[in-house]
Amino acid sequence: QTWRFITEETEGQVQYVYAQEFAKRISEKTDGAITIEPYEYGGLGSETDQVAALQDGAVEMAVMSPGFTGNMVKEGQIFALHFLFPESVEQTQEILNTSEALNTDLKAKYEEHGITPLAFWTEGATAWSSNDGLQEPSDFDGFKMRIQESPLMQESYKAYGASPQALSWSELYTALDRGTVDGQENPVFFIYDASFHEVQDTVTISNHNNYVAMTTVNTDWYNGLPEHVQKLIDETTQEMQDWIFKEQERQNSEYLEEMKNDTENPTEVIELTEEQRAEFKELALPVRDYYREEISTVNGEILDKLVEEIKAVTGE
Ligand code: 6CS
Repeated sequence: QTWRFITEETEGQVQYVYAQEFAKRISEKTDGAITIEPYEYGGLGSETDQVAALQDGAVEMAVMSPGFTGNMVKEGQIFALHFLFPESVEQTQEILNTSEALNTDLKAKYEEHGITPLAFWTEGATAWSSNDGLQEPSDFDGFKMRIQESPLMQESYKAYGASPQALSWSELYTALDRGTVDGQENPVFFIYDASFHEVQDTVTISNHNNYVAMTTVNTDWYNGLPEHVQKLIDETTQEMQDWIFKEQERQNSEYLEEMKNDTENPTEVIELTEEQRAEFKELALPVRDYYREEISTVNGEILDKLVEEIKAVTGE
């Protein structure tokens, strides 16, 4: 049998190499009885089309960014809250691995829509790109910020004074080039690999958030599998957590160096000071109330639980 595994990224990028490695492991473990065909982003439409493809069973597996389910699985937008997860990417991954709020409660919310998240993992800290250099909240005044399809991402950037605009990443390079949008957020590996640095003069290392992806399966398909096959998928997903953590770390650090040394497309790399981060954090915190009151369907219970779990890991 063959399973189709879609990703939102292309050859060499973190999500795609994840699917390739996953496929390799499953094939080895089953002596080739099960093969997985990884799909690059593009062939199956936009990211939201891909969400629909997983839901209707056109594909069995997907790496999915919660931002693209923002208009459907309300609670999944929790990842759009800035300054929620710790600055340390390691600690963030530890929370993603162990959190009951995410791996049990949020998972159930996705399952109501036919999507089963088997694991949450980071693709690295997100950075801001722009032409003028984003350093303080006033730099976001009227700034046309590209976001994914998530009302909470919209709210998070409105809090800084920006005008957010939802776009698929396939349209992003051209939109940045033409000035349809002024900037965007993504992990450094993605900014460089998608060549956004060619059409943006600066990248701000803001550490305001992490890019989180989910390994997902079609719920009915997965539930209908024999138990030993489910176990095989679960075990492989768990093994992959360490593997993908190292892979994103490698890509993010290598591409940061390459970006700094790229004389053909010079990019100024700006690191926010603690004081500057504090200014953003102050504006970002009230967005949690917006999440509780306007987004959450369970009065922010998942957020409250997650906040406690984060405290337990960071000790703060
Ligand atoms: O910005 C985006 O929408 C894209 N960013 C990443 C890191 N992966 C896929 C996603 O669609």
